[in-house]
Amino acid sequence: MRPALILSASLLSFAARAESGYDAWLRYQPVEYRGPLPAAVVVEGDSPIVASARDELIRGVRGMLGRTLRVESRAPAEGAIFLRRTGSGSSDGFELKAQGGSIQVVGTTDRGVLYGVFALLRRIALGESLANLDDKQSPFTNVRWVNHWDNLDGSIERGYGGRSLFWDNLHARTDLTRVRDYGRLLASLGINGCSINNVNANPRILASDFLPEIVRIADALRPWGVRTVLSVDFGSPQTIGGLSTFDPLDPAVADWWKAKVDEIYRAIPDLGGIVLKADSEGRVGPSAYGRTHADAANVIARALKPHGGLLLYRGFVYDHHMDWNNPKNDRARAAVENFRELDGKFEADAVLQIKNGPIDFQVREPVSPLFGDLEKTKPSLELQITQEYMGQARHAVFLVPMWKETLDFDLRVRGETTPVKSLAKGGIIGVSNAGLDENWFGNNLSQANLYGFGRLAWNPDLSPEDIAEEWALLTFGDNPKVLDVVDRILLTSWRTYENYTGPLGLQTLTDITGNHYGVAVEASERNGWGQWHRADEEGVGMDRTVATGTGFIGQYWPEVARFYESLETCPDDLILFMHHVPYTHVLHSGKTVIQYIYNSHYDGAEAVESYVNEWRLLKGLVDERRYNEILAQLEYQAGQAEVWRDSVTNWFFHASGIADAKGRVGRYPGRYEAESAQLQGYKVTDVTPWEAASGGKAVACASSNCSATFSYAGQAGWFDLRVEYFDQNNGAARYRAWLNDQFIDEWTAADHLPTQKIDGSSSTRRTVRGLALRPGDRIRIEGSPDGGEAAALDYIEIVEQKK
Ligand code: GCW
Repeated sequence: MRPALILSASLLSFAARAESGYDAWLRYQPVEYRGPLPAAVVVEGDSPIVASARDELIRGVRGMLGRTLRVESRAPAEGAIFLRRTGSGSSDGFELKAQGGSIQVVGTTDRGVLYGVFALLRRIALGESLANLDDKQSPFTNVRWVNHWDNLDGSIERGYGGRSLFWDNLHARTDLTRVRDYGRLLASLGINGCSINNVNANPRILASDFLPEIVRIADALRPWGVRTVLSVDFGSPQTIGGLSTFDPLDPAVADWWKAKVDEIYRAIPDLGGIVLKADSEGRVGPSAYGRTHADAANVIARALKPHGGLLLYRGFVYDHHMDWNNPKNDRARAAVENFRELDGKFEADAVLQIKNGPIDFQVREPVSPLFGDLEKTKPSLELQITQEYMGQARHAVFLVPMWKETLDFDLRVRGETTPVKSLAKGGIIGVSNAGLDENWFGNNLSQANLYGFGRLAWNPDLSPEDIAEEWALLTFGDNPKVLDVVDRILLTSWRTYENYTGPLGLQTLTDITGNHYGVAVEASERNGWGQWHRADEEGVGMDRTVATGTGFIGQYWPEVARFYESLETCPDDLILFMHHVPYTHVLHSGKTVIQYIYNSHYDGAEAVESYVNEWRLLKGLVDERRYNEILAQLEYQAGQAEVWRDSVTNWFFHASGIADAKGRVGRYPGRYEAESAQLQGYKVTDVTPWEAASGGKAVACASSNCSATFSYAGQAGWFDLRVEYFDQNNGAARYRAWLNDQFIDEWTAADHLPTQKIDGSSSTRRTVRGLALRPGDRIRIEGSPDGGEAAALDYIEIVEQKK
């Protein structure tokens, strides 16, 4: 028996150490901590949340210090770690205090005790001493929630980390282990609420026979102090309730909501509340009956009030059929226009949930002026953790610096210092969309965004630098070289991504009516969605001034409005969001707009290249699996950054007719277009939009096997070969590469990129490193299509080998 036992024990500990990213920042790896630590834990009270706190403390101390705390029911003379709650105070604060040989973890609520334990463990993990521990914290707001846009069938709207944690096939998942583990991650950050279904809500969520499914999920989250929150469809009184109307002022409708909410609370007494998206993007809403958003919010808020639940009404309401030809139309004005007049009409338990910017989670936006416009209504700030317009977890983009700018932005309400964080007391809410992928988000580095969101929701005064440092240390350990590289990537990544996808306030230049991922500069134009940048031959940018434009700027308080209205003071980063200017307009930086667009794209692509090179120096210093995964992600990103760079710069070169002063745009030394190669079977095809492929064209294979042969015309030397091909998601084409008659590489295009088309979203790069090339060499790429995937090629590029 014994050897078998020992074997399984060591297998277990090996499994625990395997770094899949599943443990995120709660890895509890051994640390050197030499300070005193009591040997026992004494717990007062027996709520499930406090039990989680106790077990977490034991788990963390065992992992990091190799000691198993004794659970004692009363204070031992030698001292102990005491977990207790005072029960006073409504927020989830805590106090940590070293006293004699003991440590007190005192929470104002059960959650406070749990958060205190996580804070204590974090200190140990960060190598901080506990000797003079004296720390008192209380959260910035009581509403620190995440929203999930999970559909009941298990898919996730704008989710990039696998399928839903919660749902599958119109039921709660049979195995909810992942939900429990997710609850733990959330609790470690102080997040206390989680909406579990899409704001584009399936009405079924409110069907009586569906309630047991929700109960199971609520039960899984509860021990971690995470309250379940539901998104509902406003038409539910009719579709689910069988009434003839969903008019919020109809007493039968009000009664229906009340009875429905009572029914839910009987099963889930600690439900956090309800999120409502109405009259937005095709959702039904109060406008069907000529009622207001306040009427809609209030009818549900009144039903929730007796139970202490909140109604979060989404401020994301706009007309998506706006006339593009009218230069006075402006989606950015929608929030204030829709909600300004309703200030004071909302019930006290209705909170307006407002996205950080006036458009939609773009790479850069100004702060939504609605925050400064409400006197009586409580606003909450909605941030997006899932990287919808931010590279969808295929690009590393750390969003904390952006969120910080929002939180700190001074709206100068009535001429006084008024940072957004002083207004967003109604809560801080993040759209998370974590999924079943082992590392939760599909990218190890994207975890930093959930971490940073939670830390900021608890304390918006933390700095991006401190948050990045903390996360890196907890996630990768304390090797200074690793910390240096991770910090640098994180802290520069937003600017880098902005540089190649949408500088100067252009917004993300992506396919805005489709996947929101790949490059498509004009996709935002000539349609009703209002994400316009109005670039033409003369100039670029939306004129939102009061003087000549849409008047959006006039929605800010005068000092801020003056600042944006004048070209003298409007910051470069937002100039094209606020103004329409000629390409030759000179920015504060001294560059013209067009030259800035060229430069930023080259800077951005170069920065990602440097991330790859720096990451490669960490081989052996980061566990192998995560090292390789992050390397692959960064290499992919470097290829995509180049696609973006070339697409956007060529598009603007074409539009403006002004050459790049540095001579880069349109000239690609070492590049050989597939359409100019010697083709067998491959057919030349136009790519839409044209800028998404080099030269506007690609070659696609219509038979079972095709080849493109390139004849090398450069000097002899050592080179890397880059093959730019298209990885559509409707097949797994095979590629093979030959140098003269020598086979050099093969791969399958089986990535999961969000397109079936040959376009900027599927454009992908394969690098074959270190080839000795001689003039006249032939490079042949063979492609074998699969399913709908055409083994398409854009070009090959021969670049001097990186040292
Ligand atoms: O950003 C847009 C997304 C939609 C989303 C909507 C919203 C859930 O593209 O997918 O719908 O915002 O926030 O409601």
